[in-house]
Amino acid sequence: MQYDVFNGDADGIIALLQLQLYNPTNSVKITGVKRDIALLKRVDVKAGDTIRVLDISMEKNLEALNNALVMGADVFYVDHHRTGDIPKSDNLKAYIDLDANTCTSLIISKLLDNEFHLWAITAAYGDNLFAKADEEADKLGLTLQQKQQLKAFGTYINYNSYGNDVSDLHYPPTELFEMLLAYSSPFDVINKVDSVYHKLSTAYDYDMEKSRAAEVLFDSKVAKVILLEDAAWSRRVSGVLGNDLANQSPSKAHAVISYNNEGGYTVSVRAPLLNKQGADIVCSHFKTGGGRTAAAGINHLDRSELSEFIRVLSDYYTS
Ligand SMILES: [Mn+2]
Repeated sequence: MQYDVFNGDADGIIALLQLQLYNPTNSVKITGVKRDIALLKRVDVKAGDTIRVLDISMEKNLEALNNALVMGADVFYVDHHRTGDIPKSDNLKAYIDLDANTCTSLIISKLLDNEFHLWAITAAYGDNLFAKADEEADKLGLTLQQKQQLKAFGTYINYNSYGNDVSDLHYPPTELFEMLLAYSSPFDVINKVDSVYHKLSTAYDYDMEKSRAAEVLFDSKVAKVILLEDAAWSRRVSGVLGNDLANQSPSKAHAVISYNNEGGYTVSVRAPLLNKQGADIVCSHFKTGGGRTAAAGINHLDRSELSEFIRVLSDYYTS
């Protein structure tokens, strides 16, 4: 069996999209909402299976990875999140780059000689790597309008991945992937009336408009924390809103807090754009926290831990 295990966000979907456009193969798709990253353990591994793993932290999948390798599967692993100790095995091909200015789709694009680079640029925008995406777009001579379109598209696909579970999302990630697979260029989707690009655009504007009234829990020179109401739209905007705020105030760290199903909070942290480090350290301070230096999150923060979280965040970026 072949399995494609991928994050449900723009970077994960587009990483797989490039591989499947380049060389279409039948595979079982395993994915979920953005925060659902312990995905590899869902594969019922048999000897001889081929498993591609895209844009999910190896550290969070290490046990399942070791198990897959012991079972005799071939694993192709591409990512830019924390790895832990990478297993040594002839059956593992790992392409990991922890550079804060790259993403899984850009790593894949390089492996495919930039064959679908417009898609990779879309993913880079989706992962909030605006400067890097602009740089790659300029190499291709894209116009300002084209860059804005790809930025919007990446943002919409990324936005679609946030929720407590797939029922919060407008499109289940596998469905969105299948819809995009018909297009070798993102501009073909953008230029098509009524395409998924336009549907997501409308939904995004609607949700973001609601977020303008969110409660500010903390605001200082170094950090801002906001709390969203308990609703599906809040869970959908929680990540993109952090990016949006980060772009508005690039010297501040931002945390967007929303309610989860377990009676606590889900936290999304963005390091200051001008100092892209520490988001993972702040989040790793809490049991279910993790992520990248520039963007990280906590899946479950107890309500009693809220003030401690604000203190840790504020202290980290004050010193
Ligand atoms: Mn990514």
